[in-house]
Formats: sequence, structure tokens, C-alpha cells
Amino acid sequence: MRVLILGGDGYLGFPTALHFKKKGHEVMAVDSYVKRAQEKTVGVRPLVELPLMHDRAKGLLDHTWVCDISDSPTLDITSNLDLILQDFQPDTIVHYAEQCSAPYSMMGRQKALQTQRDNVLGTLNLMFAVQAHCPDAHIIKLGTMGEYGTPNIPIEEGWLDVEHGGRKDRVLYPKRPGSIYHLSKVHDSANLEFGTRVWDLRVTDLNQGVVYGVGDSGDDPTSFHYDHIFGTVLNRFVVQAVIGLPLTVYGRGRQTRGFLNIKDTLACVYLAAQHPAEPGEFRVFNQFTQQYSVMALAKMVTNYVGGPGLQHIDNPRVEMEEHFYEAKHTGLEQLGLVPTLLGEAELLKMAAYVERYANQVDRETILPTEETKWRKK
Ligand code: USQ
Repeated sequence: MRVLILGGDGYLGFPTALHFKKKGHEVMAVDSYVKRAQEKTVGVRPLVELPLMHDRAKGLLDHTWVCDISDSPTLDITSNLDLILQDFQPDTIVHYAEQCSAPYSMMGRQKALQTQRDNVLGTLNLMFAVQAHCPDAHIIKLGTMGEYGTPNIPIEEGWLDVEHGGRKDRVLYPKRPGSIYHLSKVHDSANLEFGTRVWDLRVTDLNQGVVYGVGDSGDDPTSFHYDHIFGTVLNRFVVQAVIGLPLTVYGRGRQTRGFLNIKDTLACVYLAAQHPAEPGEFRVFNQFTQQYSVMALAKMVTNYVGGPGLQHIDNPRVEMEEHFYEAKHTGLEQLGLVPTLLGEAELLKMAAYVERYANQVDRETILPTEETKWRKK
């Protein structure tokens, strides 16, 4: 396969590009480096500061291209995205190139606008470019479990069979996301489903849960965040335990989410690529392997990694802190996913990785601030 990875500099993008390359495919990675600029603006950095994607990729990937995929062509100038698709003719396009942080999107009007502009318009632009240059390419879009929110009924994989007024239909599962970022993914899903119906695009929407971990050995460092803006909860808890800080449980901590190991992200995306959606199909998988409450994770980290234990802090978000949660996730397992389960071994591997760089942790970026609260004073 010729595989195009959009967002190739990121926590998931670069390891995904390497994964496809190791399996013998021709890989091009694309990134605009906007995330690096955002990190500087808000004063955070990943645990390990990595060279830029186009330097890291030397000798590892076939091609790289630095550009913004939301730039559209003008009357006389072809956009970079159009040039890439024209020349490279990908079979598979893995689309990670989006602002990925809920707290970032809630920091104020400018960042909310930036999030929805980059995410929604980037995906829409991609849909037009694919239609024009490689209409048979399979788009694998990273969505999020957060699109569904926490409804009081079981969550299906993308679609819901309804009976109403004596009639039956199959509709996109109702969405009730919890941040401007998660909303942007809902809009993406609606646009992509439209593209499959109207232009026969082939789309797999991967509603991914919260990712944790450092990959196979931790030897290929990736953009691992632990700060209150870009860090996800389990990665943050492991860093906090390693450096001896109490684990920051937001509110009551009974919020429940789906989780998966970064290794399973790579496996799921690979499985989706090997089994593409049909032309005109909008296929949705819920991409997570286990569900946990925040409290359960905090207890597990304290048991296996150590540290001073957990502390409940005022929840900076507006979210339910105790709720029903039952989400289906059978599609990827039916394609052959063998889940990597969370336990002592995985947590100790993460802790060993973090310990190697523990002296680089910026403790000032761990606690949420007034700026990242969903409701400002
Ligand atoms: N939480 C804490 N303490 C912390 C950090 C988070 O209790 O120190 C709680 C949050 O309140 C939330 C849960 O843990 O209830 C998950 O938060 P998170 O920051 O790990 O994840 P989230 O903001 O939901 O977003 C992350 C990724 C996003 C992806 C999403 C998948 O940043 O890109 O889409 O996970 S999901 O959560 O399934 O929507």
C-alpha cells in the first residue's frame, strides 16, 4: 500500500508511520508543526523534546511534506494537499492532523475557533482533494469516543437502529460531546458521512478512546505529554506517581471512559487499512479495549507505580462525575485485534520510560489553571 499519514509529527502519527513502514508499505508523513507552535503559546512541552518530523524520518520513512492540509487551492495556485494526492496517489490516508486537546479548545474564543477551523476545514478540504485526485483512496479518520458523551443508554458503534412513529431506520448515533474539541470531531463525522453518501468516498471513522503508553519498548520516543492541556489522564498519572506528586483526580473521579494502549492504536489503524471500507461506506469502529473510571486508574497506578496516592481536585471541566457507561467495541476485535490489557507490566513499562526523563518534567504545568476551566469566573 501507499500510505499517507496526516499529522505525522504527533504522539500517534509518527509511530503509526513507522508501523506501516516496518510492515513493508510506502509511507509519506505530513505535518504542519502547528501543535509545536501551540505548545509554545501555552507554555508546555512533551516529556522528550523531539527533532522535527522531517529530520526524525530520515532513513525511516519514504517521504515527508511540511504543510497545512486546511489550505485550499486558489484560482492559480494548487494547494500542497492537492499536489501530494496527485503525485503520491495513496491507497490509504490516515488522518490524525487535528488539534487534539479538549482543554486547549476550551481556553477561550480564539483557541475554540482555531480548533474547529483547523479540524473541520482540514477534513472538508481533504474530502474535496480526495474526490478530485484519488477518489478510491480509503480515508481512515481518527474520531473520538467523546463524540458520544455519556448517554444513559448503551453506546453503539456509530449507528443506531430506531423505531419511531411505527417506522424503522438506521441513523447516526446521537452525539452529546463535552468540549469544543470533541464537537469538532462530531462535525467531521457528519461531513464524512455526507461524503460517502454523495461522492462515494470510502471512510472508516475510528472513535478512539483515551490512549496511554509509550509503544513497544519506549526506544522510539514519541510526543508524550503529561501537562494539564495535552496530557491524557493515565499518562499524567504515571508521571505524577514517578515524580512523587499526588494524582490529580478531577472531582469525584467516577467519570468512566474507554482506554487503549498506543500499541493497539497502531494495530487498529493497520487492521482498518487492511480491510478497507467500500466505496460509499461510512464505517465506524469504537476504538478502545477497556473501560475504567478515573478513580480505578488512580488506584491502579498507586498500587503498581507507587507515589503519594491521589487527591481530589475541583473539576476544571463540566462533565458528569458519576454516570452509566456501556460502549460497544466489537468491530475491531472481529477484524482480529488482540487487546493489550492494562496491568502491572504495562504500568511498570510506562514508569520506567518516564523515570529516564523524570528530571525534565516541568512541575508547573501539571495542575489545571483558571484558563483551562470550562466555566471561567
Ligand atoms: N481527568 C482527571 N484528571 C486528570 C486528567 C483528566 O480526572 O489529571 C479526567 C477528565 O476529567 C476526564 C477523563 O479524565 O473525565 C479523561 O480526560 P483526558 O484528558 O485523559 O481525555 P480527554 O480530554 O477526553 O481527551 C483525550 C484526548 C483526545 C481524545 C479523547 C478520547 O486528548 O484527543 O479524543 O481522549 S475520549 O476521552 O474517549 O473522548
